[in-house]
Amino acid sequence: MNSKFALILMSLISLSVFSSVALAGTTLELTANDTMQFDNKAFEAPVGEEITLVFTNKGALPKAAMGHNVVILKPGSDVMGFGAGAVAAAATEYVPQSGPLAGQVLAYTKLLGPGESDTITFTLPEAGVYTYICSFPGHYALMKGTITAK
Ligand SMILES: [Cu+2]
Repeated sequence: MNSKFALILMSLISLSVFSSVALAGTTLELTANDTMQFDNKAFEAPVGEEITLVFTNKGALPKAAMGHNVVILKPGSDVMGFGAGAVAAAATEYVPQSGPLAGQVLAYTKLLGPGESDTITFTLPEAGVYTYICSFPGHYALMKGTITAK
C-alpha cells in the first residue's frame, strides 16, 4: 500500500466517523412567548431514536403569571382532560406525578420563567402522533402542538 492511498483511506474513515457523529440524534428547538404561543406546532421525528428538545421561554413576564413548560403526551392521550387536570399539580410545576394523568406523560421540561431554557432528551417508542402542551393553568388550549413519529 503506498502512502498516498493510505492517506486517502484514513481521510475517508475519519470522514465517515465524523458524519455518523454529526447525524446521530434529532434536535428539536421550540420557544414560547408572552402571548401564549409556541413558535412551532408540528414536528416530525424518527421512532426509537434519542431526541433532544431545547425549549426556551422568550417572554419577559414573571414565571408566576406567564410560566411555560412542554409536556409531551403519549399517543391517544386525553389532551383536554390532561390540561384541565394538570392545574391541580401546582406543587410539581403542573405535571401530575401519580394517577392516570401521570400515566399519559412521556416527557416534560421544567416550568420556565422569562429568558430561561431547558433541554431534555427522550425517545418516541412507537409511530404515532404525540401531542405536547404547556400545562401552566389556562395555556393548553392555545399552547399545543404535535410531534409525528415515523
Ligand atoms: Cu405556557
